[in-house]
Amino acid sequence: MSHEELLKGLRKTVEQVLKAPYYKKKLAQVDIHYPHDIKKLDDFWKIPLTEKEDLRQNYPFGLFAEPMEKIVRVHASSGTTGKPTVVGYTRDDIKLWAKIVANGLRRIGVTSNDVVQVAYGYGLFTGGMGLHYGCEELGALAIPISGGNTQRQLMIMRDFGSTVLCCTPSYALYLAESLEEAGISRDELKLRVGVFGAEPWTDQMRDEIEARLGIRAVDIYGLSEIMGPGVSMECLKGEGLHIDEHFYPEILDKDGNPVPEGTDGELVLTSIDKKGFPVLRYRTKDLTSISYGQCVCGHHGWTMKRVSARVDDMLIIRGVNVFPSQVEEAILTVGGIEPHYLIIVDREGNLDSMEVLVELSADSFTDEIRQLEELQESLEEKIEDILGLTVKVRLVEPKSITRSEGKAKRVIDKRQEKL
Ligand code: DLL
Repeated sequence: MSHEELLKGLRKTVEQVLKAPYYKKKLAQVDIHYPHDIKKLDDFWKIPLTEKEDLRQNYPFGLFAEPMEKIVRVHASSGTTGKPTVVGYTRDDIKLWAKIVANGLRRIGVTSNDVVQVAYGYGLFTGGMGLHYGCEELGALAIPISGGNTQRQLMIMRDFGSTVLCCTPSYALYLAESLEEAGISRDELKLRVGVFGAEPWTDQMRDEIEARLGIRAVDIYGLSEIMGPGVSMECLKGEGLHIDEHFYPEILDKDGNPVPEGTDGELVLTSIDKKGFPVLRYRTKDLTSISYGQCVCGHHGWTMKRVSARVDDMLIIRGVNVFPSQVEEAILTVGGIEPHYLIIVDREGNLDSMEVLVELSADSFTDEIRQLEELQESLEEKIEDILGLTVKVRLVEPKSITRSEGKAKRVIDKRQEKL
């Protein structure tokens, strides 16, 4: 997209958000009253960032930019505390979203001959319906099975000949494990590729999933506030997740200043061409970096690195910043354990403690105390090497950590209960 086209798109979004009184007031503070007040990118960058709190204050429908009779669907964020943030879509928005998801799927070779098992939740969460409409737009067969009911997932996967699996990476692992338990072999399945996202996952986790399911696993990113899944997605040829041209990305440091291309920071997104719920400079709280260029797959534009964590996932333990993904990276390089873990953070007196529960694999589950101690020590060393922090590892029995059917919960922070 040329510079002029980008400015044109941004002006369109400004024009649309000005229909919502809240934005009108906010933009007036920086002297933006009309779309043509955006003459250059510098004018756009003056616009105050939009935060989740802005959405909360306008709960439920206050930031919709079209009259309710034009809104044909709502979705909501998957936050577990407080009121959800609600987003609205016009008929055109739904069509655009379907096109964006279809493009992403097409890039990984999905065609009208594919059978796509959509095991993301259907409902207010955008995962299920987002992928579903993308498949239909492409002409692929969508199986709207939603998340959970694992035994049924396996039966349908085999009997319907699913070629593509869409779910969270943690659920993909659970499905892999359940297939092994049910004695269903890879040869009985037609599965070829997985489209996994909605939560952070590491490259180590990708290797594990690819090996156990015998498929290619690609990362899909998105958030309800911006649209849903499909904001960006990996291809099979290049590196990183290609950002669709209907989203304008910026990366800011913790003080809100832009960082150079390729530098990590918080992703801020602006929607282009969205009508019902247009968003200007939305702070995603997701940590990544972006670069501009051409990929061998044909995509030309912005590409982002996989999201390793959210700003608010960061644990500060004895002054050290820790992300759950770092723990995942460490434990998945050690053999004899399953990729299921839970981090428990606590405070004893004034001192923070971190314990990592790691599940033994059935093969390494033994009464040999010495062997278990060695495994535990090597895990502690690996984690300490990466974090620079002493941690305690507790090896637990196979299958004792709760499996996730949607977004996995990796951390229990008991310090919050003590505040
Ligand atoms: O999780 C949309 C989605 C559905 C994306 C299905 C991909 C697949 P929300 O429930 O609004 O929407 O949660 C959005 O989830 O800000 C990230 O923190 C996280 N997230 C989503 N995709 C990824 C990913 C959906 N691929 C929040 N990697 C976002 C890491 C992700 N984090």
